[in-house]
Formats: sequence, C-alpha cells, structure tokens
Amino acid sequence: MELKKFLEDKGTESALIEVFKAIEDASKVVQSEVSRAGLGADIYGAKGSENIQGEEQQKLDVYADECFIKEFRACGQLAGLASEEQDDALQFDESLNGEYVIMIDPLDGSSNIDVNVAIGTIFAVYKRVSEKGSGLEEGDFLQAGKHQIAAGYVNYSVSTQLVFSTGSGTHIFTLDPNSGEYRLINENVKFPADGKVYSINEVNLDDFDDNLKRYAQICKDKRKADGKRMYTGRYIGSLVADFHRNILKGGIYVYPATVDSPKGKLRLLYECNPMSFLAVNAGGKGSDGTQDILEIEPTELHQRCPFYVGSPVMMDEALS
Ligand code: AHM
Ligand code: MG
Repeated sequence: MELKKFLEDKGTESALIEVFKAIEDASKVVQSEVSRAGLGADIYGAKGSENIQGEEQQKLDVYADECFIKEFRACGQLAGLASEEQDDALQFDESLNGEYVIMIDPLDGSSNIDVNVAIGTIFAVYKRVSEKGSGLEEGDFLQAGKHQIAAGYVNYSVSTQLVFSTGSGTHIFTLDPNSGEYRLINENVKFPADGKVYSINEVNLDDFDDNLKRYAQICKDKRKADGKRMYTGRYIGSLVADFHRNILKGGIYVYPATVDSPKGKLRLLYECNPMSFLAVNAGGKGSDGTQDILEIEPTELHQRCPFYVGSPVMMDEALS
C-alpha cells in the first residue's frame, strides 16, 4: 500500500498528509543524491563551514537541509522549522496559516557519509501553540516530546525506508526503486521485548558514571543457560541505523554524558524526541537515564541530553 492511501485509511488529517508528502518528496531527492555519492560526484566531504554546535558541516548535510526546507516551505501546512543545520528556527512567512511546525536532523550520521554507510533524516511534527496566522513564538518549538503529533526517520541504506508514527503504532515503508513510491512493508512494528544487542560507543567507557559502567559490564558478562554470551555489541555511529536494527532485532542504544559531551551528544528536539516517540509507539522506551525523554520540557532549540532507547526489558535493566 502506498503512503498517502495508508494515511488516509488511518483518518490522518489532510494537512498532515501534505506534510508527509513534503517529507516523501524531499527524501527522494536526498536519496538520489546520496546514491550518486559513490560515483565520485563532487558531493562527498566537508563544506568548509560549521553549524551552531561547532560541528563541521558536510556537503550532503547542507544539501539535505536545503532540500527539506524547500519542500517544507512549499507545502503550505508548516509555519516553520528548526533544523540541526540552522542556528535559529525559521518562520515560513508565506504559510503562517499552517498549523504545524517541524524539527529535523536533515542528515544524521554525517561521519558515515563519505564511507557509504547508512545515514538518515529524522523529523518531529508538532501543532503550533501560537495562533494560526500570527508570527511563531519560541514556545512553538520548545514543546515536550509528548506533544509530537508525528515523528519518523528515513534510513538511506541498502534500501531506503521511511519509518514513522502518527501516535498509533510505528510503521515501515520501503522506497520501491521501480515505481519511485514508498510501500508499506511492516505495519505496527514492535520492539522485541528483550534483545541481544547493545549499541554504545565504548571508547567513552572511562567517562561513564559508575552505574553505566556496571551496566556495560553486565552486558558483557551475561550468559545464557548454555554458557554462550547473552549480548553482542553493534555500533554503527548513525543513530537512525542503530535504532533501525534494534527496533527489528531487539536491543538498546545508549549515548550518555561523556567528557567530550557533558550533556550527552544527541539533540533533544530532533533526535531524542522523535526516536523516543517511535520507540514508545512500538512498545519500546526512551529515557535520559533518569526520566522519560518525552516528559522533558525543552529550554533551548539545540539542547542536548543523554539518551537511552530500546527494547523494554533491556531498558528496564539499564535504568535500574
Ligand atoms: P550528527 O547528527 O552530527 O550526525 O551526530 C549524531 C550522531 C548519531 O547518529 C550517532 O549515533 C552519534 O552521532 C555517533 O557519535 P560518536 O561518533 O561520538 O559515537
Ligand atoms: Mg544527528
């Protein structure tokens, strides 16, 4: 089944279906560019600029950001956007009657672009809190994750997949290269209750607090009845790809506070919130180590936080 029909059948508001159309269209353009990257086209490498977080921007980061902004501006239902690659939130003056705002990480996993490893686009949609037709306010963007009305990601990998939730289940669509359409392949995907994968950048182990060090050790020590190890480590370094594997196979992803990133590395608004929304809608959990991610009241656009997300049994063990 195609995306538009699926959303219509679910009774999705027509304005939100138009937002999904914009995501669909922009992701196809980005997918096409990503797939040309291996041909030696001049799209690999650094752009020579930094984003507001002091991170070097890759050419594809900037390209993806421009593609999504162009489609979102044209869509007419979005009054504005916040992006990892934009210092400040953007207001779309031509669409102030739009009732939604969107947050994006246009190309997550930037360090993997040049080495042909999976990368992704992450998005989160909210109803604006300010009056339709008026200018946007800070509060439109600084909403707790529990107020998301839709969230998802596009995983540009062996195939390109769109994974999203509008608040009732998490669904997977695959881009069919023949028809150029996203097709439903997995409705109501469920995080396996338990898993065997733990995904964490262990080079930071010395920086972890004692509880997390202990959890990492438990993961290494745990054995099944036959003496074989219970868990295995898998860490791609693209949140989208690590999350995608874990939602299908069962597992936990952790990016805690470290010396290099004392508040954690990942951004609450366009990384942790949407991934937690997807996890919760698939029976998983998302936490900053002490509280539910979706309950955090943001104070800054590019706010970072420690992030734990995954299968419920593994999450409960890690958090305990
Ligand atoms: P990015 O949005 O700049 O690509 O950074 C986020 C990425 C995540 O996709 C990934 O899980 C993490 O950073 C990897 O960081 P590290 O290399 O420190 O393990
Ligand atoms: Mg990212």
